[in-house]
Amino acid sequence: MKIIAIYGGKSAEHDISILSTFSMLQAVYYEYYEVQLIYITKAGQWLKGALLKEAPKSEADLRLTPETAELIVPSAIKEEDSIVFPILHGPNGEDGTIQGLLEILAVPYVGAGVLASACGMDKIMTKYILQQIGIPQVPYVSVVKTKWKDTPEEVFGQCEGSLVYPMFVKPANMGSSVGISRAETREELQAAIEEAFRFDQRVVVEQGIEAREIEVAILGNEEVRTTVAGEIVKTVDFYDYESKYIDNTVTLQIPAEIPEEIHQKAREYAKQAYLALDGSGLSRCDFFLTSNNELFLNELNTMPGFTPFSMYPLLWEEMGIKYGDLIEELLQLGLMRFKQRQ
Ligand code: ADP
Ligand code: MG
Ligand code: MG
Ligand code: K
Repeated sequence: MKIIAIYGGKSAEHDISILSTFSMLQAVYYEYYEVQLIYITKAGQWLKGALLKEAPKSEADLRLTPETAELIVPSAIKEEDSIVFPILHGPNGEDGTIQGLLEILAVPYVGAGVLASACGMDKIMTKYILQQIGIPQVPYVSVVKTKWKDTPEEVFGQCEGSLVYPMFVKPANMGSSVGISRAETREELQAAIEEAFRFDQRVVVEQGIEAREIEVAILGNEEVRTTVAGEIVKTVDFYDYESKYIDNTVTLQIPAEIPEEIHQKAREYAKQAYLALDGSGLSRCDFFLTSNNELFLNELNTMPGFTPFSMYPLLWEEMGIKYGDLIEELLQLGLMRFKQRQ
């Protein structure tokens, strides 16, 4: 069977995607699979590379160029007896767009479908769903661009009426902390909203809280398995893009040192949210935990980071599933979902 690895992409998480893919390719069971590389450049070109029969030697082997690889149209990826592993993070990859293409082409693929991907990527949609099923989340105000342009005073009034400073302002559709800022005053709020609108037509303003950040990994289709929670231990109070990927100012504590009942509660919320979003394959569910043990669900990420140092595979390792077996499970779940939907 062939695994079609689609990676790279136009999003800010291009390099993370390459790292995750390189790790995944080290762990594939090559006695059963060949791997077709499909690299999406930062400019959005699709390049078809070599057919791998063994793990690539270096990450550089994944950075294809039009000189080393064939330029293709996205619809040309389909092959007999294959499954797509889309390791793409953020817009145009994790948001249901690629998944829609794969549905149309009728190829099996790893991970969440269109609905879960789109809802998981959209912070406002996620909030509506969580609200509906009664899972606690931080208070928020959502803002659409036209309203902000026409009546900014009303937006300030709404935010200051229901939230207190500091507030967190985020584009609805993004990831990796891109476009997110913390605001302590009205002036900062204004700048933060302007900044977030550079990335999206809709923005969410959230109550800023002081909290630990804990995460639960999810695996499965109808039958959902969850892990114990792990903690992102920060030395900064905002887990931004730099601290996530550049400065290494975070360490992972697995399992998180929190009361057993909080582990249980986080797992239960993660599972409920996953089912409500129509999750399949995998997700990482992220929470805030305050000093008085109040738990708020922050977001679900349907294609979490996948390097050997990432929370998602490390949580499964803690549960006794090795990285290679995890990849195999994800492929099997993708094939199963495809068969059921035929
Ligand atoms: P992303 O999808 O980009 O990861 P998040 O909602 O997870 O967006 O926000 C990124 C980071 O910003 C979080 O991991 C956390 O460190 C900080 N943050 C986000 N929202 C809040 C909030 N309401 N209160 C405090 N910190 C927050
Ligand atoms: Mg996210
Ligand atoms: Mg996050
Ligand atoms: K998300």
